[in-house]
Amino acid sequence: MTCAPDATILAALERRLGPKGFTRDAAAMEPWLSDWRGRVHGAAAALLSPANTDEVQAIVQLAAAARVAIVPQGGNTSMVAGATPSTSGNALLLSLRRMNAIRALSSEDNVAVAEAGVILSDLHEAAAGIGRRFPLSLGAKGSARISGLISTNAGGTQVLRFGTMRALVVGIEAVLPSGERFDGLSALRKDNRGYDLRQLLIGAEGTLGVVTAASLRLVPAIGARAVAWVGLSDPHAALALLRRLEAGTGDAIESFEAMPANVLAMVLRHIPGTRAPLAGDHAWNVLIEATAPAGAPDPVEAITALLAEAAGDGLIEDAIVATSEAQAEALWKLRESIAEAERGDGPAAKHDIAVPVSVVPDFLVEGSAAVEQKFAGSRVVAFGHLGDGNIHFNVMAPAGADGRAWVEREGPAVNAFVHDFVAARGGSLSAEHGIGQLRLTEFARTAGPVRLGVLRAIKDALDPLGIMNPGKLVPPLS
Ligand code: 2HG
Ligand code: ZN
Repeated sequence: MTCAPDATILAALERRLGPKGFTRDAAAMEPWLSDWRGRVHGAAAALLSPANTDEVQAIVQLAAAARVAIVPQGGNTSMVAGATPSTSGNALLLSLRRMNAIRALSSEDNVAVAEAGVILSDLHEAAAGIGRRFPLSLGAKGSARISGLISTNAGGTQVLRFGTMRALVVGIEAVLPSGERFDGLSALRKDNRGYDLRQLLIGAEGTLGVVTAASLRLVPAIGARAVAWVGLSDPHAALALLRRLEAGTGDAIESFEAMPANVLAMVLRHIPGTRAPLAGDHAWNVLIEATAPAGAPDPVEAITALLAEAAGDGLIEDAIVATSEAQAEALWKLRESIAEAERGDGPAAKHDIAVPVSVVPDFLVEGSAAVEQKFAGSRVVAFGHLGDGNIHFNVMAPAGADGRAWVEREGPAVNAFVHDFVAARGGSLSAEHGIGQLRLTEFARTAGPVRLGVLRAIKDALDPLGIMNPGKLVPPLS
């Protein structure tokens, strides 16, 4: 059980952090007390914005001594309310936004050392400045921060070649729930000293400590890229196309993102300045990016030839390959705006599932039919990272229904139905967004005693007082 902070600890925090690092002002705290989609609202005793790791350590030490809960927060772009405090108002909301320095960039080590609050697109720019690239990207790149990306083991639109955050974090610095500092920043490519605390902290959603900085893997900058938009009739053809493109271009395919006609229409409806990339209507669309480092052959030629061949064979209906950076960016904008467009379209029972890639096409066809049959009038809006098996399988209320009321009433049954469907196909109910608060019930229902037992044992070992981000990820003992 955690406690509310008393006047003594609040005064000590205020003294230690100063006016820039401590506030209890309701208006200053308000934007950070709800999740990005506005579904979950919480409260906090204070908003703490430390400037450096020493200050984070001071906060955790004071909180641990008084058994006060801490909720770490980066860019507040969580899709599962992982950084939103409970409604008790007893927690300290710990924002990492002020810790936004890039401490080092090395083209020899191919490493960037970034503090927790560095925004992903700022890291992209910094890496480009030394002729390198941080090869992870997602729609929220202008606001998502390193600590949150690490704590959710973020994936996004570009994991085919270099993987998720787990594959990209080579060193980590964190303040543990005890208040001790774990200094694991040195970027060793080989290090076999037993259990890997770095990997435990990645994807821990702030429940095992506060990530304060990380050493991140960089790769050579892109010399040339091919960005293509393809219209096709069904997801089976999409998967066949992916495998053909891979076979024809080696390791060049970085992104393979699929969206059906209803998702493209939703983007065009909500996002100003967007337009359909192809002339006709296509049941499915795929956005593809292939890259090559400087000096290697431009992938545009190979991708154009392979797409022409696929069209000739009847595998795809139509395609364009961007002829300028502006056109490539316009195509990417269609993909990266889906979450915003969907938010504008109203509430949905949302799912972030993974199944083996080979299963995705059948899953999309059969899963959509099964859900729409079971929940009369509901509309499946499914899109995502087809190339890595991660689909955002969202279910919207019947046309004309009150969306919020429908999601509240039917959501739990829809979630259980979808997740059971996924589990029966060897999948996961959280591919890249984490568990947070919103998947906790379903995680507890489906995880099984072994996974839950190990999860709780790790949590108890590192955070015996339960002060770190309580109510997230680790289901309470019922
Ligand atoms: C994406 O892939 C994000 O666009 C958001 O992960 C997915 O809103 C969603 O369901
Ligand atoms: Zn996604």
